Amino acid sequence: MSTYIVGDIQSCFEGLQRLLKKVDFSPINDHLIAVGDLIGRGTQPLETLDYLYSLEDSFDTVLGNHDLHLLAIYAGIRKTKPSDNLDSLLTSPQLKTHINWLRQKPLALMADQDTLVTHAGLYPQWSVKKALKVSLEISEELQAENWKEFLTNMYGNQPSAWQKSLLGAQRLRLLLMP
Ligand SMILES: [Mn+2]
Repeated sequence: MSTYIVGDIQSCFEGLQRLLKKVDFSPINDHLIAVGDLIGRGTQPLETLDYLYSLEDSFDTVLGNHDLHLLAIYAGIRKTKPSDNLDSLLTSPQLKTHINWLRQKPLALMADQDTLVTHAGLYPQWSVKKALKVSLEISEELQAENWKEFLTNMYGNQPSAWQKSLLGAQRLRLLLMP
Protein backbone atom coordinates (compact mmCIF):
# COMPACT_ATOMS: atom_id res chain seq x y z
CA MET A 1 0.00 0.00 0.00
CA SER A 2 1.25 3.46 -0.90
CA THR A 3 0.03 6.90 0.13
CA TYR A 4 0.23 9.64 -2.49
CA ILE A 5 -0.13 13.30 -1.55
CA VAL A 6 -1.06 15.63 -4.41
CA GLY A 7 -1.06 19.41 -4.54
CA ASP A 8 -3.81 21.68 -5.81
CA ILE A 9 -5.79 19.62 -8.34
CA GLN A 10 -7.88 22.69 -9.26
CA SER A 11 -10.38 20.89 -11.52
CA CYS A 12 -7.61 19.36 -13.67
CA PHE A 13 -9.27 15.96 -13.91
CA GLU A 14 -7.30 14.75 -16.91
CA GLY A 15 -3.97 15.81 -15.44
CA LEU A 16 -4.84 14.00 -12.24
CA GLN A 17 -5.70 10.85 -14.16
CA ARG A 18 -2.39 10.98 -16.01
CA LEU A 19 -0.54 11.43 -12.75
CA LEU A 20 -2.33 8.54 -11.04
CA LYS A 21 -1.69 6.32 -14.02
CA LYS A 22 1.99 7.14 -13.89
CA VAL A 23 2.27 5.91 -10.30
CA ASP A 24 -0.10 3.02 -10.98
CA PHE A 25 -2.51 4.22 -8.31
CA SER A 26 -4.92 1.55 -7.14
CA PRO A 27 -7.93 2.75 -5.13
CA ILE A 28 -8.18 -0.70 -3.57
CA ASN A 29 -4.60 -0.82 -2.27
CA ASP A 30 -3.42 2.80 -2.16
CA HIS A 31 -4.42 6.01 -0.47
CA LEU A 32 -4.66 9.44 -2.09
CA ILE A 33 -4.47 12.65 -0.06
CA ALA A 34 -5.04 16.10 -1.57
CA VAL A 35 -3.82 19.33 0.00
CA GLY A 36 -6.97 21.28 -0.89
CA ASP A 37 -8.22 23.33 -3.86
CA LEU A 38 -9.77 20.28 -5.48
CA ILE A 39 -11.57 22.67 -7.80
CA GLY A 40 -11.08 26.23 -9.05
CA ARG A 41 -9.68 27.64 -12.32
CA GLY A 42 -9.47 24.36 -14.25
CA THR A 43 -12.16 23.19 -16.64
CA GLN A 44 -13.40 19.91 -15.15
CA PRO A 45 -14.70 20.57 -11.63
CA LEU A 46 -17.58 18.11 -11.85
CA GLU A 47 -15.47 15.23 -13.20
CA THR A 48 -12.84 15.94 -10.56
CA LEU A 49 -15.25 15.89 -7.61
CA ASP A 50 -17.21 12.91 -9.00
CA TYR A 51 -13.98 10.96 -9.23
CA LEU A 52 -12.54 11.93 -5.84
CA TYR A 53 -15.90 11.29 -4.17
CA SER A 54 -16.02 7.83 -5.77
CA LEU A 55 -12.73 6.89 -4.09
CA GLU A 56 -14.53 6.83 -0.71
CA ASP A 57 -12.12 5.79 2.07
CA SER A 58 -9.13 5.69 -0.30
CA PHE A 59 -9.19 9.48 -0.45
CA ASP A 60 -8.70 12.26 2.06
CA THR A 61 -8.33 15.98 1.63
CA VAL A 62 -8.04 19.18 3.56
CA LEU A 63 -10.03 22.19 2.38
CA GLY A 64 -8.38 24.96 0.39
CA ASN A 65 -9.55 28.50 -0.27
CA HIS A 66 -11.17 27.50 -3.60
CA ASP A 67 -13.13 24.72 -1.87
CA LEU A 68 -14.35 27.17 0.74
CA HIS A 69 -15.15 29.66 -2.04
CA LEU A 70 -17.39 26.99 -3.59
CA LEU A 71 -19.15 26.47 -0.26
CA ALA A 72 -19.64 30.25 -0.03
CA ILE A 73 -21.08 30.39 -3.57
CA TYR A 74 -23.48 27.58 -2.71
CA ALA A 75 -24.43 29.39 0.49
CA GLY A 76 -25.17 32.55 -1.52
CA ILE A 77 -22.40 34.53 0.19
CA ARG A 78 -20.09 34.88 -2.81
CA LYS A 79 -20.77 35.29 -6.49
CA THR A 80 -19.13 33.03 -9.00
CA LYS A 81 -16.65 34.59 -11.44
CA PRO A 82 -16.12 33.30 -15.00
CA SER A 83 -12.52 32.43 -14.07
CA ASP A 84 -13.83 30.02 -11.41
CA ASN A 85 -15.03 27.74 -14.24
CA LEU A 86 -17.55 26.16 -11.91
CA ASP A 87 -20.67 26.12 -14.12
CA SER A 88 -20.73 22.38 -14.83
CA LEU A 89 -20.57 21.71 -11.10
CA LEU A 90 -23.00 24.43 -10.02
CA THR A 91 -25.67 23.16 -12.41
CA SER A 92 -25.13 19.47 -11.65
CA PRO A 93 -27.64 17.33 -9.72
CA GLN A 94 -24.56 16.10 -7.82
CA LEU A 95 -23.83 19.56 -6.42
CA LYS A 96 -25.54 19.09 -3.08
CA THR A 97 -23.85 15.74 -2.52
CA HIS A 98 -20.46 17.27 -3.20
CA ILE A 99 -21.13 20.30 -1.01
CA ASN A 100 -22.13 18.10 1.91
CA TRP A 101 -19.13 15.88 1.31
CA LEU A 102 -16.74 18.88 1.33
CA ARG A 103 -18.32 20.15 4.54
CA GLN A 104 -17.06 16.98 6.24
CA LYS A 105 -13.45 17.67 5.27
CA PRO A 106 -10.93 19.15 7.72
CA LEU A 107 -8.50 22.04 7.36
CA ALA A 108 -5.62 19.98 8.72
CA LEU A 109 -4.96 16.26 8.94
CA MET A 110 -2.14 13.87 9.74
CA ALA A 111 -1.14 11.77 6.71
CA ASP A 112 0.90 9.62 9.09
CA GLN A 113 2.25 10.23 12.55
CA ASP A 114 4.97 12.61 11.28
CA THR A 115 3.19 14.34 8.40
CA LEU A 116 0.77 17.23 8.81
CA VAL A 117 -1.25 18.24 5.74
CA THR A 118 -2.67 21.77 5.46
CA HIS A 119 -3.52 23.90 2.44
CA ALA A 120 -1.62 27.13 3.00
CA GLY A 121 0.95 26.26 5.65
CA LEU A 122 0.79 26.55 9.38
CA TYR A 123 0.29 29.75 11.31
CA PRO A 124 3.78 30.37 12.76
CA GLN A 125 2.59 30.60 16.33
CA TRP A 126 0.80 27.29 16.21
CA SER A 127 1.95 23.81 17.09
CA VAL A 128 0.71 20.83 15.08
CA LYS A 129 -1.55 19.97 17.99
CA LYS A 130 -3.00 23.46 17.95
CA ALA A 131 -3.64 23.33 14.18
CA LEU A 132 -5.51 20.04 14.54
CA LYS A 133 -7.55 21.44 17.41
CA VAL A 134 -8.57 24.52 15.40
CA SER A 135 -9.32 22.34 12.37
CA LEU A 136 -11.65 20.25 14.50
CA GLU A 137 -13.35 23.35 15.80
CA ILE A 138 -13.92 24.66 12.25
CA SER A 139 -15.18 21.26 11.08
CA GLU A 140 -17.82 21.30 13.78
CA GLU A 141 -18.96 24.69 12.50
CA LEU A 142 -18.99 23.59 8.84
CA GLN A 143 -21.00 20.49 9.71
CA ALA A 144 -23.50 22.38 11.84
CA GLU A 145 -26.93 23.30 10.57
CA ASN A 146 -26.11 27.03 10.56
CA TRP A 147 -22.88 26.56 8.57
CA LYS A 148 -23.87 29.25 6.06
CA GLU A 149 -23.99 31.85 8.79
CA PHE A 150 -20.56 30.74 9.94
CA LEU A 151 -19.14 31.22 6.43
CA THR A 152 -20.72 34.66 6.14
CA ASN A 153 -18.65 35.75 9.13
CA MET A 154 -15.53 34.28 7.61
CA TYR A 155 -15.57 36.75 4.73
CA GLY A 156 -15.14 39.85 6.92
CA ASN A 157 -11.91 41.90 7.07
CA GLN A 158 -11.09 41.70 10.74
CA PRO A 159 -9.09 40.60 12.59
CA SER A 160 -5.82 40.46 10.70
CA ALA A 161 -3.67 38.85 13.40
CA TRP A 162 -4.06 35.81 15.55
CA GLN A 163 -5.28 36.21 19.11
CA LYS A 164 -6.04 33.42 21.51
CA SER A 165 -9.47 34.83 22.17
CA LEU A 166 -10.64 34.58 18.54
CA LEU A 167 -13.57 32.33 17.98
CA GLY A 168 -15.27 30.49 15.17
CA ALA A 169 -15.25 32.17 11.80
CA GLN A 170 -12.57 34.67 12.73
CA ARG A 171 -10.26 31.77 13.52
CA LEU A 172 -11.04 30.25 10.18
CA ARG A 173 -10.29 33.48 8.38
CA LEU A 174 -6.84 33.61 9.91
CA LEU A 175 -6.25 29.96 9.26
CA LEU A 176 -6.81 30.62 5.57
CA MET A 177 -4.69 33.70 5.07
CA PRO A 178 -1.04 32.98 5.95
MN1 LIG B 1 -5.17 27.89 -2.63
